[in-house]
Amino acid sequence: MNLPDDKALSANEGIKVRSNYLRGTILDGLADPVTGAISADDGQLTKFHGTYQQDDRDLRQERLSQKLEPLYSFMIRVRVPGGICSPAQWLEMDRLAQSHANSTLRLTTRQAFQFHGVYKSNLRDCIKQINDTGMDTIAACGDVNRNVMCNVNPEQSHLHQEVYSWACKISEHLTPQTGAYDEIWLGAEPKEPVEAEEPIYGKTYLPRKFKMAVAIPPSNDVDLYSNDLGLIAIEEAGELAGFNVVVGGGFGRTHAEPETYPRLGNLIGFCTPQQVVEVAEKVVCVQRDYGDRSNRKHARLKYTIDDRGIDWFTAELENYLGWKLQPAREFSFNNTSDHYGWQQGVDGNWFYTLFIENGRVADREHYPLMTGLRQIAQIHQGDFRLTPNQNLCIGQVKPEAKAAINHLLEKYQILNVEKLSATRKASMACVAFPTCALAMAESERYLPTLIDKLDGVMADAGLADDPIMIRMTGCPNGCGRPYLGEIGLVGKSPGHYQLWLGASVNGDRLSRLEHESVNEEQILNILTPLIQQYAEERKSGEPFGDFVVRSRSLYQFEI
Ligand code: SRM
Ligand code: SF4
Repeated sequence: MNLPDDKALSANEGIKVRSNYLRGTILDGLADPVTGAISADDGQLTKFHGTYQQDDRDLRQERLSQKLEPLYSFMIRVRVPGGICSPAQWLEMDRLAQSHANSTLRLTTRQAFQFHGVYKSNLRDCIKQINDTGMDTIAACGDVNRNVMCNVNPEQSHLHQEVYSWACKISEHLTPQTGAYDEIWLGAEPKEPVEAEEPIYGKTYLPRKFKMAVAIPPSNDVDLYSNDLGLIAIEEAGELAGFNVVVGGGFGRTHAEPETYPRLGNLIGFCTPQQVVEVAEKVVCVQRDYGDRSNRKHARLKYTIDDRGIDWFTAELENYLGWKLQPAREFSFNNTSDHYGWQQGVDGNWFYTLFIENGRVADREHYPLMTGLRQIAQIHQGDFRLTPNQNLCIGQVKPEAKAAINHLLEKYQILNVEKLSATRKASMACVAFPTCALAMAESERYLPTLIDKLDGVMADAGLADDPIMIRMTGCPNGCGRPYLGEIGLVGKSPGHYQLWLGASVNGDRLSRLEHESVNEEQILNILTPLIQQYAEERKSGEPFGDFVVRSRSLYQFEI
């Protein structure tokens, strides 16, 4: 374990050591009827099991004034490697959202499901029932390898299937082995913990969260460079030749602490499909052994690499592997967006990708999205694919079943992709208020209103059909990947955001901070002339982010 002599371990390291492989006193805390909460230490441990204690921040002040404890509830994150689930699993997620949570489902930026508003008394039963569906929640959060993302590439489905199966193998290989999960949530008999319980992680797990994604060029929908480990599938002569290896991406930062920053990963080489699970394991092991366990704000792989250098990292990885990576192979990405509407895959099956605003599946007035998707799941024989852009792809629809699915999309008014502006369809917002404990400003609940206004600006500039990728988060942690938005808005305080501009549309260039704190009026005052200028001066096919970078020296962002 890497720990400079003069530094103490961070508090979380002690919690992990004392936890007996993530058991802690979680079971006792769940059984305590006096409070809706669990202890602070157990709250750190339940993250590894895929659940976070939260409270309703809209009600916090009111409850405080009534001398009531906050309205505690739990968020549960369900792991869905590669984002693919069956219609039966979708129906179960829907049912549990109604019976145990707040009647909505959240499709996350990492292709997982989230439930919000699960009370402590329902938590065990809910997680048990999630497991009954064949999905689980272990390692959906915590200092371990998280949900492994994979491209949702309908038109390339022959390669998708193979690449997806590698993503699943990596996910399985790096899933924590502790018996704590089965004991706490599934009622398994307690076992005496032994050292071998976590052969890869050991009892202190990783210094910090760890994220992996697999992409199939030319699509970079997974935002590969933002992951600790990215694997780029290389196709040669119609076959999967192997994977380029990218390390050290990550976005978390803290306002006014420049030593924290978003970083894109470095391309360090290539491995064959048969080597890829070992590569993933050893990248994790190098970070396990060298990551900074004294400071959680400096504990991600990106800092290990920046502190020691990418050449050091590659050499150490090869040392752990006992063999060398091959030189990286040629590839190119052209976009990070989803392909909306109906697409036919190479096997003749159909895929409908539907825009889900900020990933929230709910029934709203005149927009019964949740009900419509339930009806579709009841007749659908293919799969559902949660996209990394918080959208949903109804996958593997047989040609003879397409008309029936289309009929339901129309009946429930969710055939939405033709009606919405290109910029709305390229937008994404993190959860933020009222559930996220770290939110400083609104995100999911506000972005749609801002886009209503920006739609007007875009239409006036004659750009109604041109997308500008806009991403918003309620704080600098970057859960909606705003640093890869052509326009990124990062919550600073209620109603105020940092404005970041200029990321590339294929996810290989970060945006740059242009304004520290702007409100809606200022955002519109800055963006309106810029968008008009873009409409008048852009080169043919030039995306907004590229235009911003090219013309940075030509304009001033006057408020
Ligand atoms: Fe995230 C923490 C939601 C993707 C970086 N994230 C949180 C928590 C759990 C807040 C907390 O710690 O109390 C949020 C729960 C809010 C809620 O009420 O649901 C939260 N993160 C999300 C989701 C649901 C946003 C969404 O709208 O979809 C995404 C769930 C993904 C999943 O299924 O696993 C989500 N989070 C991301 C991403 C994007 C990605 O991974 O592609 C990032 C940036 C990439 C990265 O990790 O560097 C991200 N989340 C963070 C961080 C900053 C980490 C860091 O290195 O500093 C935190 C805070 C932390 O870990 O201390 C955080
Ligand atoms: Fe919460 Fe911040 Fe993540 Fe948004 S970016 S979900 S506000 S931690």
